[in-house]
Amino acid sequence: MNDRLIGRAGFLGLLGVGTAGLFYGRNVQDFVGRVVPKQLQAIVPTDGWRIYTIGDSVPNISPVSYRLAVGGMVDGPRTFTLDDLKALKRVEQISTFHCVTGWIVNNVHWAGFRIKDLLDEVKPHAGATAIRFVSAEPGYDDSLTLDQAMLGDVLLAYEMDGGPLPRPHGAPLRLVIPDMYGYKNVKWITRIELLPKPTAGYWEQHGYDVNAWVGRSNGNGPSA
Ligand SMILES: Nc1nc2c(c(=O)[nH]1)N[C@H]1C(S)=C(S)[C@@H](COP(=O)(O)O)O[C@H]1N2
Ligand SMILES: [Mo]
Repeated sequence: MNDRLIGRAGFLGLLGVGTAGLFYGRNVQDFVGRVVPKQLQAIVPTDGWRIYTIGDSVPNISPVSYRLAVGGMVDGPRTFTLDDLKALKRVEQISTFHCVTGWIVNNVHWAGFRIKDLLDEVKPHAGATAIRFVSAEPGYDDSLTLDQAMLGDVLLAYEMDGGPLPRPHGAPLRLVIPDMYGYKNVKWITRIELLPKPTAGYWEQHGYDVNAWVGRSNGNGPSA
């Protein structure tokens, strides 16, 4: 599907807004008129969220054909189907989401699994100290130290607010690390690599801190 060509109805459908979307119609209309031809960015669909992409389309990943590849410094590299991932111990949490540009969404309900439970399946090497999350969106990735990835409220989410993770929010799998700004929360993850040290992600190459702690990092980029 070419998202440059979708009309307003298609776009509302994409967001899953339905009739509630009429209330937000003006924002969506503004967005469609203003941004779609060039780049999908910064819209206000519901509840304070802005949908961000770095490209001009929203990845459209079939849950059935989806595969997550986990490799790098591990004994047993492998790919996981969505059902494989859902078989990992399910966790749920409610946390606040902060974009470095200042918007916040309180009390987001997430469900998914802890990174430790995924890594137990692939056996990281002793020398692996970092983990990189690669998006299906070309060019977008980010990484964490393993210590950061093991924080108690970090998860890989396949559900949000009681339903499947919506496509604009990163379906079928996104990273959630509430203690760091939104740009670390990679959407549409299709590959995970264990590394000797963290690498600079997309927004870090554009001036933001690698350690994007909410309230403590530089916030010095253009528009993450
Ligand atoms: N693949 C991908 N992931 C991404 C981004 C992006 O542009 N592409 N933007 C990041 C930024 S800056 C923020 S604030 C959040 C926004 O999440 P949302 O689009 O679900 O609102 O996604 C993050 N993850
Ligand atoms: Mo952001």
